[in-house]
Amino acid sequence: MALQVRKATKADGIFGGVWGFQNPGADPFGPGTRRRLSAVEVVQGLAPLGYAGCTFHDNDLWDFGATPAQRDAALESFIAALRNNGMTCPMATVNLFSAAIFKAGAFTANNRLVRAFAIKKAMDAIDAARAAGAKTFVLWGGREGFDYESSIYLERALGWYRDAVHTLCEYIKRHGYDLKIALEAKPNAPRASILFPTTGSMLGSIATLDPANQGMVGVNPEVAHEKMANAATFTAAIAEAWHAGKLFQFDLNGQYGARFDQDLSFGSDDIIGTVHLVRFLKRVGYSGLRHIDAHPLRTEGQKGTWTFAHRCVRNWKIAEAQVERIDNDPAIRQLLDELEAADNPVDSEVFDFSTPVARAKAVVALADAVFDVTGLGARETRFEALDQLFLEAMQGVDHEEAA
Ligand code: GLT
Ligand code: MN
Ligand code: MN
Repeated sequence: MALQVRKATKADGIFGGVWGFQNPGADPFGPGTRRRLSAVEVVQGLAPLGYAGCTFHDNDLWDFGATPAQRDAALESFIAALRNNGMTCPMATVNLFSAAIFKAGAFTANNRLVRAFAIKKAMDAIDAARAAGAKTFVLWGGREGFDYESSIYLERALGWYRDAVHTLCEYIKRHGYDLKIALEAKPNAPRASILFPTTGSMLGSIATLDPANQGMVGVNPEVAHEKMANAATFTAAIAEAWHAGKLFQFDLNGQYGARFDQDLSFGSDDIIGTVHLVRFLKRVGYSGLRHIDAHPLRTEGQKGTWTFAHRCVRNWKIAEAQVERIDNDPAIRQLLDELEAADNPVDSEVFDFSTPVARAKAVVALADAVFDVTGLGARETRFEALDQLFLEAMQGVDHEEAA
């Protein structure tokens, strides 16, 4: 039977970054091929497709250098558009990468005045984020890095980054804002090298923050960015963040491996990886927001933009249906049960290292434990059989035989 895929609805909690949908299709080799949409037009376009809401950078709504009055008006019409469409804004961020002043970095620019201006701009964006109801504030340091190593003092730049995060934490606390900061890693583009290139290194940097601020800082892993860093799978990065209690949200899109960023539609490039991501999140009971951070191709017109928007949420629902089919597949369930039993023999229960009490017992048991090293080395894992069953279930193919 063909896979039954439900329509995406707001209840799915999938949000769209307005900037992707606004994108007129410009790239380094040519100008835009379609009109740049306003943030309000994006909200209106995404509402009927099942998006739960939108996120934004300050300059997606108002131009760099706009007056406070222009900024307030733009923010008000964005919030009104969300409200009129039954949508919300769970996250906002700040553009610290487009204006010329940030050409050599923002929080980590060698120039002290640029660093100060960047922090001030982020504070203003935090005010806007809270006004829109956002509870997460993303920081993506697109220009925080270098092209030539001769132009950066790494030891100072890394410290300046931490100082900026601390300052913003102080700002949030001083205002009593209900807002957390999510740091987004990326290895390169637009700089040849960006500081904290992977989610793992970002998590490491959070551990160096003042303990008083650590709880309010997490990460925003992005599918494409992990692939740009040549990770075999993006779910591992998302899982590491979750395991550290730092998965504040994640960015969904597509990317063919370690090259410049492509921001392809979510689920278009890696069906298997997508299914495993959705299955992981189901296993751990993730209920936070899912965020589409992708861009329609330059080949698309205005209509194609909405086709693109639709396929991003549709691919999430398809992956959910594929996961359902995998999890309800009798052959897969049987094999997983058999493997679970084989991997956890009854007399192995003493080797539980998960709590201090259990560890104390396990260590005593280890003193005279004898392991059948040869037998364990020769055991059948049945991973090939299992993966084939997964692939067949994903594709709706009847299994040839129960492996
Ligand atoms: C930019 C980047 C994205 C970030 C955005 C947040 S902007 O498009 O490539 O991955 O999430 O600043
Ligand atoms: Mn992103
Ligand atoms: Mn990106």
